[in-house]
Amino acid sequence: MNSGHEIDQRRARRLNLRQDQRGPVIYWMSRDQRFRHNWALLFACHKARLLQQPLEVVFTLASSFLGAPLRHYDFMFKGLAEVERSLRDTGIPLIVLSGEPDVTVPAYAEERRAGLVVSDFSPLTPVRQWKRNAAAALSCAIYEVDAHNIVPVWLASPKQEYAARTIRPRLEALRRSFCTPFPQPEAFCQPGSLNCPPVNWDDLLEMLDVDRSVKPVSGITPGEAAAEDRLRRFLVSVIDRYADERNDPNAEAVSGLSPYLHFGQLSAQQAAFEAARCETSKENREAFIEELFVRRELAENYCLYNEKYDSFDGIPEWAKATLMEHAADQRDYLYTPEEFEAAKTHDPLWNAAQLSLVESGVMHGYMRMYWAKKILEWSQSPAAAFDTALWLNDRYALDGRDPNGYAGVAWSIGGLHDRPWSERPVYGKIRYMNASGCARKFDVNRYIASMTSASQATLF
Ligand code: FO1
Repeated sequence: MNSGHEIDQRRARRLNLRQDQRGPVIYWMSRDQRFRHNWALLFACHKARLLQQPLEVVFTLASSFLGAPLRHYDFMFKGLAEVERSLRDTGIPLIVLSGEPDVTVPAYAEERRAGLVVSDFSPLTPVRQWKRNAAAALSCAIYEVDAHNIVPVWLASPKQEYAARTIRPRLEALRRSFCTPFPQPEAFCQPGSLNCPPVNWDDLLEMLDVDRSVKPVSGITPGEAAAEDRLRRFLVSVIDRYADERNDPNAEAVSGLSPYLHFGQLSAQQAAFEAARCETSKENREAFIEELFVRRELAENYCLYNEKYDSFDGIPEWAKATLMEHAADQRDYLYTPEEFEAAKTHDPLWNAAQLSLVESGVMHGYMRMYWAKKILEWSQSPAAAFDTALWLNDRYALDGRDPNGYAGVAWSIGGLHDRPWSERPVYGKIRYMNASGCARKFDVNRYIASMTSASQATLF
């Protein structure tokens, strides 16, 4: 029974076979960049209390994380500055290490004679390589805690799942025992040595060698407090329209939480916990939980068990076969990645979706499907389309470089987690979407007008 002071040990797994030693506990924060509702931080606090050792948090700054431009580091640093303040108020230092994490973390642990290292979980290849190398180099124990999901991904399923319908029963069976309230970090933390000065985030941002042409966005306030505020506002005054209007880009009936979830500035478990208790219909609640819990963990499952998650080669065999059968079909329109990026296609609806991505860093979920499928329809080859969609999504979307994004592109273009539909040119049996289908669902002219005026507003 979770007495509020125990942590479910199933959330953690060992990454090497070394034992805990006497020495400071280091939480290597990467994915879950928040103070509250963070099982990796709580696990580290718990270990620090057991060992009667100080706790330190380390963030490893990788200057070219999968090619992320300035927009993402700006959002991330503002969130990290807030985490640093919350940690400092609890007597826990946050140290930033620049360089390759699989070198800097073992070196720092050695210098501090760390007793053990705790890391949070990401299924992405570069992060898993960092961990594998660090685990081998460390002379102390290192644990990995899935603080990003409600049910730890490796517990939900031991293999890649076919679709939401196959993973859902596995997740539902475990949800009750994992969707629990969080203890307060303060109750756990053994204050560390606070002799380190605050981080100068502005200087760090100035010195970063990143693509500065993708500017920070203004419409979304970064950080843990803003994320919780956005969740509260969604649960109080938007979720009532969610089931009916979530596919209407004009209705603004979506949560807007994905940038916060991506950077770990909000806990999906806390969001699900609060959604389960908010005043709304069962239909709205279940529709939101389906996106937040089932769809997100299905994407994590895909990235953990399919090492080609970011490539055309990773899509299901039936989809690859049908797309290759139609690879030589006549394309009514053909655009280069740069023409797509500049929103210079013949289709004003597609251009509006691309403009919203470039200008605001977000694109409505329903439009993302249409947007990616048209890239398939108007690209030289399905593989080129896959790369173009990922490139644009990761370059402009605040929640880019995320399992949801990889699974979303693979669903739209490669039939992942979907099934064959009636065959047609270029798509083969991949599910088809078109503008008239959108027009049956929402007012496309209003969407186009709102996006183009917004972008013109920022252009002049
Ligand atoms: N994680 C880090 O540990 N260090 C970084 O410097 C870093 C930069 C970064 C930039 C853009 C972005 O979208 C993610 C970034 N992340 C970084 C990773 C992020 O925290 C998540 O771990 C993954 O994106 C999702 O698994």
